[in-house]
Amino acid sequence: MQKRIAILGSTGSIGTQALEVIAEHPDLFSVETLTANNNADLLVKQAILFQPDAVVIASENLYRQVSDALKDYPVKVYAGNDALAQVVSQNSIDTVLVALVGYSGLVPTIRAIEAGKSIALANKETLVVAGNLVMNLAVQHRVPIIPVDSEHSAIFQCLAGEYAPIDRIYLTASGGPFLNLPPEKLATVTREDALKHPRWDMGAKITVDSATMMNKGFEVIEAHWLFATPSDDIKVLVHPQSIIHSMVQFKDGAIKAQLGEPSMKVPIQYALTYPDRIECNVKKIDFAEYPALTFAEPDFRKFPCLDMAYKALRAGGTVPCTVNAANEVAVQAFLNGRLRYHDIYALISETVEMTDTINSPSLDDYMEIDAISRRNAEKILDRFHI
Ligand code: MN3
Repeated sequence: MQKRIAILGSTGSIGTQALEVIAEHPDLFSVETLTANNNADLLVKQAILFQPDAVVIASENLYRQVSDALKDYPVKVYAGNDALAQVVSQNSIDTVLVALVGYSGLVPTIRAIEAGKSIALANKETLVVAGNLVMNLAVQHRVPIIPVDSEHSAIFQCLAGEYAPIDRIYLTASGGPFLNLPPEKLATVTREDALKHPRWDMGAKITVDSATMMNKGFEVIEAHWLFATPSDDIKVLVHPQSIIHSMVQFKDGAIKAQLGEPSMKVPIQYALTYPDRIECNVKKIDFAEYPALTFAEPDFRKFPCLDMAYKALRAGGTVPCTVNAANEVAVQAFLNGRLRYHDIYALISETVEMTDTINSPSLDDYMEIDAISRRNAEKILDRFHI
C-alpha cells in the first residue's frame, strides 16, 4: 500500500527533494497535501504534477492566484497559517514531513502529533523551542518522530538494532564557510560570503545559521531531545569533508558511524521508508576521492553562537525559545543588510538577558515568550545601526 504523505514546506530545499524521492517511487508513496509559505508558482506546478488532495498557501494574499491556477484540477486550496495547522489532521494522511523553516514548524507539528500522524522532522527549531513538550506529546500519542536532519538521521541509523544506552554522540559539523577565516576577518564578512556554503546546498536561513554555527548549536539541542542524551555527552566535531554524518559511541568504546556523499535525499528517503531501505538515486561514495577524513574540536570563541546554544540547553525552560526567536530576527536582519555578521551573536545574547524565562512552559507560554523575544530583539536591533 502507498504511504500517503503531507509535505509542509514543499517548495523549499527539503520539500523539493522529498518530491524527487516520491516521484522516483510512485508505487510506494502518494502526495496527500502540499503547503508553501509564499512560492505560489512552484506550489501550483507541484500540485498539477502530483495531484494532491489539498494545498495550502500560508500567505493569504496569494490564495486567489493559487485557486485560479488550480480551478480545473480536483485539488482543494486553502490559505493561512490556521489552515496549515489544521490540514495535517486529515484522515487520509499517514506521514507528515515537516520541512518548514524556523518557529513556524512548531504548531503544525504539534497538531500532527495530536492527530496521531507519523512525523518526519526536518524542522529542528520545533525541538529547539519546545523539545520537552513535543517529545512528551509524541510518547503520549505513540507517534514516531523520525529525524530528517542529516546528523540526526545518521545517529538514528546508528541506533537501529541497539538497546544499550548511548555513551556519547559525535555530532559532525562541516564548519561552514568561515571555518578557516582568521577571527579578525569575521567583522567584515558579507551576506554573500555567508551564503557560500562549502558542502551543502540549503535555504538562506539555515546557511547563515551554518556560518555562525548556530545551526550546530541547535542540532545539539535537537539531539538532546531526540535521543534523551545529556548535553555533556554530545560533542561537536568539525569534519570539513562532511562524509561522516555523525557517530554514536557506546559504553564499551565501540563507535558506529553513518557515512555517505553529502545529500539530503538519503535522510529524507530513510525517514519515509524506515525501517526499510530502498534504491536511492544519489552519488555513491568513492573512497579514493577522500584519501583523508579530518577532525577537529570546534572553536567556541570564534563561533560563540555554538556555546550559547549549549548554555541555553543547560538553562532550560524558555531560554532556547528566546535564543531561537532572537536568532530568526537577527538572521533576517543580516539577510536584509540591517545587521553585521558579528552582531548576530550580540543581538541574541542581549535579547536573552532582556527576556524573562518560564521554567515549565506550556504551548501558550512558548508562544508568548516567542512573541516577547521577537519584540525585544527588534528593539535591540534598532541600536545596531549599519
Ligand atoms: Mn544538519
